[in-house]
Amino acid sequence: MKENTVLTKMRSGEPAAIGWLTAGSPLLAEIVAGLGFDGIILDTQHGYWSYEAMLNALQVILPTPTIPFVRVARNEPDLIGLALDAGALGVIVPLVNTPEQAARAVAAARYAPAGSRSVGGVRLRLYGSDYVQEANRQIMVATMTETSEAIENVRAIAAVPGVDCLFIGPSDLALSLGCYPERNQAHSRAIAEVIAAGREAGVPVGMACSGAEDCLQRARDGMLFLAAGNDASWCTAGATTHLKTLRTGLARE
Ligand code: 3PY
Ligand code: MG
Repeated sequence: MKENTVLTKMRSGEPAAIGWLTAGSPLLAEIVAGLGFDGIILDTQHGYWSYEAMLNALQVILPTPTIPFVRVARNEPDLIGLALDAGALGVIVPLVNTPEQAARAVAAARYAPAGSRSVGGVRLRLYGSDYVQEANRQIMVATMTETSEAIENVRAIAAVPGVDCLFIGPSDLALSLGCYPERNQAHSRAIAEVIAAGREAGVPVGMACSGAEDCLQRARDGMLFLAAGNDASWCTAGATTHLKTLRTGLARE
């Protein structure tokens, strides 16, 4: 089966550079996958992906070395199964607050005996004829730690077999802690708690970072799944710089 090189990296303690796509565009997925990110998240929770566009994006990412992940809209076995059968090599599951919820997410992503994922998905053979035998090792389950309840339970969540990554959602976490948008010390302490819990349990930690510099700081803090920016923010930054240069130049003419 196609190797999940993001999981391989994290299992050997190496950080992974992850991109994020919201616009629901397979064309952008193809372009961004060609840039060399270790992994890409197709965000079907807050992004604008139809099922068909998500499937097309997974089709154009497959021939590249970039590993595709899908953030599902909620912790729902059917949604997890659909994303994996379309070809995602991992799911990011939002708002996982308890070990029971983490176990539900893991079970949906694993074939028996580790879970209850149903066998199917005709394009999965493109990932290798041993897909069903290997998938439980190659499919990443990242549970999102993004509420005060999840922080209280983070050690129990990290102890759930099959949780491959504790992925921090800093914005929902700030809302939950009452410090949105200005984050405070409680927010920093909560993030430190997740890092400590991950380290103790041997479970990699990641975060939706605010940009490349934030990623680098989080990597120094010990995080391994480093997601930053997205198609909308990259487009905004590029277009803003372009327009500013153009306007400045035109004003001088
Ligand atoms: C959060 O910050 O809450 C996220 O889910 C990142 O997208
Ligand atoms: Mg969130």
